[in-house]
Amino acid sequence: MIHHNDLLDDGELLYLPAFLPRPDASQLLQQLSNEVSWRQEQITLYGKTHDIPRLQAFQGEPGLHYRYSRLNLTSTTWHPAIASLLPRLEQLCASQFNCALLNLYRDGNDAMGWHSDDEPELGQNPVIASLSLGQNRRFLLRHKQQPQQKKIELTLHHGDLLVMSGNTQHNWQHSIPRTRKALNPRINLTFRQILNPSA
Ligand SMILES: O=C(O)CCC(=O)C(=O)O
Ligand SMILES: [Mn+2]
Repeated sequence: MIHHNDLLDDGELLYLPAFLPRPDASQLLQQLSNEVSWRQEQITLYGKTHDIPRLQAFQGEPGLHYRYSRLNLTSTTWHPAIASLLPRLEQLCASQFNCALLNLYRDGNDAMGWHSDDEPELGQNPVIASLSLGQNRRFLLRHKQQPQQKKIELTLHHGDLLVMSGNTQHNWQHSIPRTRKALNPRINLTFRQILNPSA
């Protein structure tokens, strides 16, 4: 795997613009928009229930459980168009993926707050492959121990792939900020490997 350590000091980020050619990305965006059972999940904070600001789905091998950002997700079966991407992604990342979190950002109000993908079921140094479809969105990274350090900013475009690995989740948080601009929908797929799924 190629590492782009010029982007992060103590993490590993591989950025592959146009990993999917435009026609393939557009077809996948259409299919997933129409054919995925998108869910509005809710979280309860200080006794108040809120809709999370995006729609989600969790797909993968049957019977996987993922406790993610106060949500308890159970896998539904792979969309065939996603399953058909797996061999290429696994080869590129030299890793296996048994699930993916799908996020649908309907417009600029939909977003994802600062977090690391550091759930225990992903193990020590997870490899997370993130495929973007649709609207360009800003993707920010900030250092956890040195928050005053300058943030890293990428724009993720239709068909781009970003792979986070190594120490990235220990040392960095990432987010998709909200914006007042009128934006079109974006779908992001993050491929992950849940270890010891039966445990
Ligand atoms: O939408 C993105 O690019 C990021 C999604 C993300 O961070 C996640 O699903 O954990
Ligand atoms: Mn994440």
